[in-house]
Amino acid sequence: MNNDYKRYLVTSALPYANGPVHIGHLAGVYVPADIYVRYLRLRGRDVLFIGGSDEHGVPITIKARKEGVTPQDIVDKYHLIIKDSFERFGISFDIYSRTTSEIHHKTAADFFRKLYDDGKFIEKTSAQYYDEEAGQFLADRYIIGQCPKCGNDSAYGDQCEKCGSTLSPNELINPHSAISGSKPVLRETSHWYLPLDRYETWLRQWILEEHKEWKTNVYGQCKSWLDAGLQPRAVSRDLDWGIPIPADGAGGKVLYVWFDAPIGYLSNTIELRPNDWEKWWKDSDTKMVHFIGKDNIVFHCIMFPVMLKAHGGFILPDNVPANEFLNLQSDKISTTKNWAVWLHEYLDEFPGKEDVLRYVLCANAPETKDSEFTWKDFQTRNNSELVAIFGNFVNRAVVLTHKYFDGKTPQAGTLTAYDEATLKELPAIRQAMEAHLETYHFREALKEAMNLARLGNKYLTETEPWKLEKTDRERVATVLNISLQICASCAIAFEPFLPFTAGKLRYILAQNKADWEQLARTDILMAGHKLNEPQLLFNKIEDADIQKQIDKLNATRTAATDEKGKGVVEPQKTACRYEDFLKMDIRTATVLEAERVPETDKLLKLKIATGMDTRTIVSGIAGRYTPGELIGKQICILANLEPRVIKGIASQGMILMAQQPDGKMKIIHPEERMDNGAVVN
Ligand code: B3M
Ligand code: ZN
Repeated sequence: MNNDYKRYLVTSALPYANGPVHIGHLAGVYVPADIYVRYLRLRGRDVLFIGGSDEHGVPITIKARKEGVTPQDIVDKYHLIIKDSFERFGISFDIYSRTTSEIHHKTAADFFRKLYDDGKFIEKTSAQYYDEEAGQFLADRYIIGQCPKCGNDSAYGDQCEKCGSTLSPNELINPHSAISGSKPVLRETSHWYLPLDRYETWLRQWILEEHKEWKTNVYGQCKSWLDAGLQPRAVSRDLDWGIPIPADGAGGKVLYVWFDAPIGYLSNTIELRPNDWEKWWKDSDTKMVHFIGKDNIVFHCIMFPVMLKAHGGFILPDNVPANEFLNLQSDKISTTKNWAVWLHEYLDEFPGKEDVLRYVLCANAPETKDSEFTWKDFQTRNNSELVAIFGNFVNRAVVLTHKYFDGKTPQAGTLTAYDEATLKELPAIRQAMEAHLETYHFREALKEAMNLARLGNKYLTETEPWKLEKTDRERVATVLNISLQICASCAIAFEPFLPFTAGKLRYILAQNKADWEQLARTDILMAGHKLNEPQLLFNKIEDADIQKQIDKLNATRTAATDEKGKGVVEPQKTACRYEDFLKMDIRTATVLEAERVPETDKLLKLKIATGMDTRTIVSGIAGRYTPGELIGKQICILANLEPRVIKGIASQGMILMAQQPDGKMKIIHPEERMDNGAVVN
């Protein structure tokens, strides 16, 4: 364990801003990262905790296309949801920014340019699928065809979601474009590649020899990548969403999302600390740690370090404590199947119970192998651990102090052998916690914190001060003094894990701030120190609350399979109030004119007769309809959608479309022609 570092730069994977965050993300990345930084801060270390949204990449463009909006709309929406839910959950980022920020675009473009100027890339031309109708190259995800392994006819160019095989687009039988449906053709295109193979010897030395202390799952994955031999990796893409490549002849090309995203850690540091970011990234006495999930290991242990090395002047991560996956009620968490517990929903449905989820996710974290979240376990851990041990102990100690000593910390008298033995355990617990926290064993560290509460609870139960009040007041004073000191230690020990509860406990104990150096001391609260009124730290969770969640999940499962058991259906959204529905002004209307918005693939500018006026609506349906098909069509629009400016055009309303999860989309129109402006309800 090397504690000679002057400062800690802690990063956590930048979640894709194409959906909200779920418990799998939390258990894998954000809870452990937050525990680590809170612990470091408690110890007075200089820390920056860097987070942000990953707003580029193909999945975002696919989601945008599906919803008929722009990628910017998608990332604006989810960035806010994610940022807000992290904040409410107490993930204590020093900055949570985004990769669409100006500073990130500049930082990433400069980074590429430096490597380009230094001749670190190789340029290669290859044949890739091109959609002639849509006029663009197709990312692997945009090519759909039959899986050669299982026959599923909606496999993607990179993966078959039915049998799980990894594919490349040329393996698909009967490939077609997800954008226009047409058959793609092969066309030559050139890209820049980072020659990872040239760094193999260096990587072997750096990881396999110099970082044997990395977690076995991380070390093992790196070793198998290295043993298999590395290949040059393309760092550019033919796509219109991302950071334009700053080089001649790179029109229509952007940085590969996995090139720009990790640079986000750097840009966000620059954004946060414009004047002294360099020491965080360049001084060898900075310890950089990346918290990620196991699917990101290769990017953080191989690709990003190679980028940093090729650039020169930067430090490398000291550790990459990646976690495995968290399953949910015996199944893999799946965003597309809505098999997840979403953070923002949890926060709404369990107000004030942030720490219960933090506790369960840490106690059960997939640190060495995949683990599982079940609602039953959530309830048991709350009721029999948090309520019955920690909460019960604190409550008894504080209530008795109020009852017998007017809420003032009593003076301890002579200690018995049992008192001494109890107090002797405190420093051992602290030491064990430190050793575990410094080496990313957060489950074990939390167990030790719980042992502290358990120790106090047992101490109170065995000393039974409530029986002695009449006969031996001095003994009662001693027992309560010791109990309160253990409570005060709990308020420090739990701070990294359960910050809301620790704060509440400090309030009850009238302690201003937590300081790790006080942990395990027996004089944290001076005799006479007045406590605040007791309040419960935790409440029981009833069967009915848990059943509600289980039913909600099971409903998703039923919704997810249609009667043939093959297609996936979007699950029903949460209930909407009738008054909210009435706010939407939906009308019949007719398309008068339609034209493509220049320099975009998806957008059409439509002139619409609404019966009330003639207005412009910009819609992302160019991939589905040609302008000619639309003119004269009767449609339905959401007329009172707040006007938005899309590609410089003011759009007033939205065209209603029906859409299938496979991307098929059709316009909604009345059964027979009606007057424009008829109200739909
Ligand atoms: N957005 C992938 C993920 O969320 C990616 C992480 C980027 S970290 C630089 O799994
Ligand atoms: Zn398959």
